[in-house]
Amino acid sequence: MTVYHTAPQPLSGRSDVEDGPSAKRVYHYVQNNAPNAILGFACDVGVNRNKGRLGAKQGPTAIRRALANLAAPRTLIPFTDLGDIEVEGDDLELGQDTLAQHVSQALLQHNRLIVLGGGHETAYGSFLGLRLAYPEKRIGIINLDAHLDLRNIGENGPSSGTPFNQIRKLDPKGFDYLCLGAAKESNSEALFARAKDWGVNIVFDTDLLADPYCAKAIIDALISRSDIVYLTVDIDLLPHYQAPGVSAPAIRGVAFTTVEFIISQILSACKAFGKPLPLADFVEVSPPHDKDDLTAKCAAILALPLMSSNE
Ligand SMILES: [Mn+2]
Repeated sequence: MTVYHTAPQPLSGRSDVEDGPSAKRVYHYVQNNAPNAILGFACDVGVNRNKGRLGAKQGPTAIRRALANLAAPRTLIPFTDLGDIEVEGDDLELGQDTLAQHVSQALLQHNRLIVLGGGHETAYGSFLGLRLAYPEKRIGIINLDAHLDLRNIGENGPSSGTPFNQIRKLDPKGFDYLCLGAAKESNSEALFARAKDWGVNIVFDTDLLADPYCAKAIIDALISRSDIVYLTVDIDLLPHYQAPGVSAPAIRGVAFTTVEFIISQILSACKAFGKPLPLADFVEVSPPHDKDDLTAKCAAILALPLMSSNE
C-alpha cells in the first residue's frame, strides 16, 4: 500500500489560563463526533506531475498547527480531527479514491468538512466524495484560484492542473464551475477557450482587485441555482508576499483581505438562499517554501469563518 490513513495527533497551542475561561484557542474546540470536521490530504503527487515545486504534502500539518493556535472566535463550532490521508510514491489515483471514501463517510456524520491539502489534485478526491454523499444534488463549484485547473490529462496522467477537467467528465451537463481570481498570464488561451466552451464563469484577479463586490452577482447566481456548494481555495491566489509558501507564487495575486471578503460573500449568499456548503478545501500550501508560517496562517485564518456559525 502506498496510501495510508494516519490517526490525528492531539492539537496544541498557547494556554492563557490567567485570562479566564473565554481565553480559548481553536485547539480547545476539538471533540469527538462534533458538528464539523477537518481531514488532511498529504499529497503532492499532482504537483509533481504538473511540474511544480514539491512540498504541498506537508500542507495539512502546517495548516493544522497554524489553525490550532488561533484565538477562537465566540462563534467557533466544535470540530473533529479525522487525521490525514497520506499518499506516497506516485499513487495519486488510489489517493484520490481513498480521500473520496473518507470525505463521503465524514459527510454522513458532520455538517461541514474542511479538507486541508495537498496540491489542487485534492479537489478531484474531495468532489468525488461529495458526489458519493449527495448523488442527486446539483453541486455548484466555486474555485478561488489564479489558475483554471482545466488542463487536459497528458502523458503523466491527472495532476494538480486537471481536477476541474476531470470533474466535468463525471457529468458534463451538470458541470457548474465558477473560478474567481484567474490571472491572464497564468492560463493559456487554450484554457480560456475550453472554459468558454464548457460554460465556466470566470472573474479575473484584476477585476476583484478593482472592485471586491464585482463577483457578487455571479456568486449569487451560481449559489441560487445549485442545491449545495463546494468551495475550493487555492492559496496561490494570494500575492507572493502574503503567500510565499505555495507551489506557484503569484506576482499580482488577490489580496488576503479581498479573498476574506469574497469568502464572507459566499457564506452570506449560502445563508440567504438556504443552500448548504458541506465541503471546502484549502490547497497548495507548501511549507518548505513558506516564510514565518505566513502561508499556513493565511489558509488557517481563511478557514475560520467556515468553521464558525454565520451570525
Ligand atoms: Mn489550483
